[in-house]
Amino acid sequence: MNKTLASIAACLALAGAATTTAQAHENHGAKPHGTTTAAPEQKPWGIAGQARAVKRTIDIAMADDMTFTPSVIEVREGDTVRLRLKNRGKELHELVLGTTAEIEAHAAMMKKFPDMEHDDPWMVHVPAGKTGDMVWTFNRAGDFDFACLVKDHYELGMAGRIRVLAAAASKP
Ligand SMILES: [Cu+2]
Repeated sequence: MNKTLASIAACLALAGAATTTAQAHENHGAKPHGTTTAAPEQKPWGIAGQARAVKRTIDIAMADDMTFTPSVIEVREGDTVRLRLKNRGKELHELVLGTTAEIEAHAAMMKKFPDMEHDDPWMVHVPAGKTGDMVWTFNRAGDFDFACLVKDHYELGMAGRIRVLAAAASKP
């Protein structure tokens, strides 16, 4: 709950506070994902990964019929994965990773503030016809969601599921 509220607060800060927005823009413009000097933030669904640690690349297509293909992905706990998103449509799409609760809270916030900017290491925005990358370390086992939070896309079903299998060593 605290994490969800913190995320909403971060979004609101981007939508509202002028100083915060200016700072966020500086950060956006200057550095691509993964090169920030700040320590990555551990989330319940993992942590931003280093490109040199990538063990596997998963290609995911995004389309204007509100689908991700594949829509179900399985990885192993501890893996650093490159998600390579190909937008085959004519609309902007994005992929946001998170718990179901976090994505639903975020989607509700996006609905309330459609022009809200959001940009974090666990999301990637992909313009029509383009390809975008996200490098993520899945260091927490469990079932998580991914979704497109572009206006109305999540409600139209643009979502998928990622299962992070527990590392064998952690089994009793
Ligand atoms: Cu979309």
